[in-house]
Amino acid sequence: YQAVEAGVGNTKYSGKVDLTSAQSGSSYTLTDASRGGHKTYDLAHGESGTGTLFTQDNDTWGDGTTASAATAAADAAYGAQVTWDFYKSAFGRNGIKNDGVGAYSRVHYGKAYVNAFWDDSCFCMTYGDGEGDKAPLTSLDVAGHEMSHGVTSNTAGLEYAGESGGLNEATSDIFGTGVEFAANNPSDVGDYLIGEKIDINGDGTPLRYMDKPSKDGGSADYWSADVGNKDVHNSSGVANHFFYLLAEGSGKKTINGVDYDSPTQDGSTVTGIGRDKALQIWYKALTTYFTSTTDYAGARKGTLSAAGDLYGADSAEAKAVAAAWTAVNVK
Ligand code: ASN
Ligand code: ZN
Ligand code: CA
Repeated sequence: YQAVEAGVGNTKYSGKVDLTSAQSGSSYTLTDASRGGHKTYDLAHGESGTGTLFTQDNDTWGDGTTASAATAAADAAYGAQVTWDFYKSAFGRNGIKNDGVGAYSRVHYGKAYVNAFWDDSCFCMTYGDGEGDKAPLTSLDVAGHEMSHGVTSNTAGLEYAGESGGLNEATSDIFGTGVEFAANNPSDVGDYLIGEKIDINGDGTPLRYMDKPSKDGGSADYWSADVGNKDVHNSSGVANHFFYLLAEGSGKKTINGVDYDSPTQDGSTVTGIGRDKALQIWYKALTTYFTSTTDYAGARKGTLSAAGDLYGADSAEAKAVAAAWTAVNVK
């Protein structure tokens, strides 16, 4: 038994946040007994093993800069918390496997490692420090994206290649975005951009755009017969675009200060049903209808079935699902 403590995190990307920790003797550890026992470890630039559990004699984690090794840990622990809470409150899901068991996170992986990844075999999350150790890959949408790969593995199991790989990647962008909005954090507001805080391109632009995926220079806005030949982070564009259209509708819109302009291939107008309902439909499709080999045609069918189950086959929601897929050329 470890008592649940109310710690404070000074994160790099999400401001000052509440962090759940545990006290053992006179020290505190980044252990979250209220969320399946999730723990955060320091790899200290190593690339293997579990690392060292973050442990201090006080309960304030990080200083908001990369000068403190605990800052990336605060971001990672916060990301795990918000992701856990998002799945629980939005879908009643208890953890990545829905068994109440938390994963663990490792920060400071390798040297100048510009990526983050979920690994099914260790059931763990890993974050690099970024180029020059300046921008760790620990932003909230990245955390939610990566841990959602674990959810996909433990549900539909979408194969990470071809169209199913694009759907796998999009699922992580969709729920990573759901996590970011659900945090309701004034210093880290929700958007339909992916990785806008980690500056991977070095010019302040995000990694991906859901309203018009081709803005990243490689992603597909619309389905085409060869879309499955693209990298999964580009074939995902079709489903990211579908999700944006379903949630927010086509055309211009400003949300939390960010301007969007989402096109449709056929010039049609799509009216959004709101992000919450769009998330419910995607989650139900992922956990009920999608399989390891679901392609875009199957995703249209699965989300239509999910919308029918949730809102009725003739509902406005089901009609919006059909309209949003048609607008991205999945007919
Ligand atoms: N960060 C990457 C991703 O989640 C890692 C990978 O290529 N799988 O997509
Ligand atoms: Zn991914
Ligand atoms: Ca984002």
